[in-house]
Amino acid sequence: MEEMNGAEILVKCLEDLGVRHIFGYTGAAILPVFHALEKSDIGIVINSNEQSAAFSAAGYSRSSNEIGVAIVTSGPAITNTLTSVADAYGDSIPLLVFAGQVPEHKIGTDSFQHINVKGIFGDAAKKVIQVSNDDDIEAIIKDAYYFARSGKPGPVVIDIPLDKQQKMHEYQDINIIRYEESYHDDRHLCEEQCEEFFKLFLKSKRPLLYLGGGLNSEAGSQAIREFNDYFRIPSVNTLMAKGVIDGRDELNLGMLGMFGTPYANMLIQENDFFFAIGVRWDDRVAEKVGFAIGTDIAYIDINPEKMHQIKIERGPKFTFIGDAATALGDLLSYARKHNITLDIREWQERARFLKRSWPLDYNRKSEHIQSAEVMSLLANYIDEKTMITTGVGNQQMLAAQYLPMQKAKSFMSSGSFGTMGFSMPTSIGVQYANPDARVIAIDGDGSLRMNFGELHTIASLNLPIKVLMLNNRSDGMVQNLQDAAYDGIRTGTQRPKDVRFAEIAESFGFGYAARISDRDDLKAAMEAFLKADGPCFLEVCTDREEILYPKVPAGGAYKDMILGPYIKQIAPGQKMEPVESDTHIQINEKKIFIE
Ligand SMILES: Cc1ncc(C[n+]2csc(CCOP(=O)(O)OP(=O)(O)O)c2C)c(N)n1
Ligand SMILES: [Mg+2]
Repeated sequence: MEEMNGAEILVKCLEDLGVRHIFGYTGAAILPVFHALEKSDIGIVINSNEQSAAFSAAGYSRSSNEIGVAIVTSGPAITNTLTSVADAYGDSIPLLVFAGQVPEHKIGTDSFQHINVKGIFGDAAKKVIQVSNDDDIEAIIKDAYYFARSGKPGPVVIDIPLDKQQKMHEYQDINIIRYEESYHDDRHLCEEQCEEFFKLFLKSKRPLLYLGGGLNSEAGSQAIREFNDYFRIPSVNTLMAKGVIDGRDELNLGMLGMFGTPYANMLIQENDFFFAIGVRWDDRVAEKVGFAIGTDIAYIDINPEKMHQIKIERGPKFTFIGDAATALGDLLSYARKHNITLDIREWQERARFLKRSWPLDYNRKSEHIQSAEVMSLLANYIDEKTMITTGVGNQQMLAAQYLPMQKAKSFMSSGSFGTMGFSMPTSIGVQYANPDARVIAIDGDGSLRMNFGELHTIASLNLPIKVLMLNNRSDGMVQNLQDAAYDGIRTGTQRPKDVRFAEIAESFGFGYAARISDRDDLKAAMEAFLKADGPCFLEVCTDREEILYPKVPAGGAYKDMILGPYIKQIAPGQKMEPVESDTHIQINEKKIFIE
């Protein structure tokens, strides 16, 4: 057995686990680890702060089958990661965060840059490990890696005192298979459970798939696509499941919820069998689904706590706790074996009709470019290789509404936590995990400012990331809320002075950097931006007065969805024309149900 110090063991473990990049920031209490990394082939990416480092690492996990790793120092560095760790926890993203800590004997002595990591991260991470001098660091790290992605995935924070990093240990070279296998989930649906599911399912005339982030993996996406190639059930998805089913599929009605697509929010009011898979019933989606109480619900999820909650709240008639891909595979095999088919032609036609007839639209007559218009244009350029990250705000919701993602793990957005500052650092992790992808980082002026330093990281590493910034000189989403519910008094959401962000990007070293505000320049600029090599920055100045539609008002239900003045029903083949009126069209199930 080889003798190494704790830091070298940490790095050796990462190598054994196949880690190729780490994201981080240095500091005295973690220097032994950075020193050991220098001798390794693992790539080191230094972000502009530790929140970004952990976002980049989580972006790595969000966009690949691997687990992102962040390495930071103690005190203010590890507390800087709290937001991104909580963000990953909320979205069930596996992540490893290593933090240096003061030497063990100084813990509790009011030492410089000491913070009680376990206390602070306790509710924000899947697990927090305070390594002590007697612990086996190798076993801890190898176990943590597989634990992070087991069951409901999440972040693991590992706090390692400086003296533990320096102390010599024996490296036992424990085979990682042992850890991997210990978390292997082999729960399957048995024949009786499949029979029970289909008894319920076959009663249904209007089944609807409600797809969540639990399916957002290669295996999950493949399983649901195979399942639905067979049954052809209309589907709606959460923000976290964009791309799980091809966004261009005519039976995929896209994102539902507070800012969901018109057709998803309409169809959900009409189903009689709600098949929820890998979803956490977010309040911005589920609170509005009062109707589903009267509908038969089947629910598959890997998280027993969530299952318990939903059983009490919604009384599903069929449930299974386990891996969604495995369960879908079992159901499909059973259906094939027993020649089970479903005749739902009318319902399928209804879904197609809604998707065709209620397209998203925006103010086409405004003198200003609309953020929705930029997304509508970008939608034409999405291909298999495109990977999107978003900020938080109107630009995020518009990206979710408009962009037809084709693959799982291709749309990265902060779902549960809704963290501004997410897009830039996440795009860096995505680009490292997917060197051949075309990574487009969509951001708002508010969100981008929050991790502005990452523009510098992107440029200095010459990453071919395309930053598409929608500059409406305001916190648009919050401004919309103030207009609707706070008498239009826009306290704190306006930016009085405009800044030419593209010029800053250019000075950081972006090879392509342009700012446009004229509609006539939009298409050409978008094409030049998408075509250019290296780091690219396109700043589009958009309408500060734009309102995000559709919206389901706070406290309202799907039937209260407000489509706004521009989204309206169109006849087959009809071109979209804006409506001049300001009146909000209230959608009511009976009014729009046209057979
Ligand atoms: C860290 C953080 N702070 C505050 C908020 C509240 N918030 C949600 S959206 C938003 C405005 C986002 O502005 P911008 O990025 O410019 O996007 P826009 O809505 O203008 O398109 C704010 C302040 C948040 N989600 N996250
Ligand atoms: Mg803005």
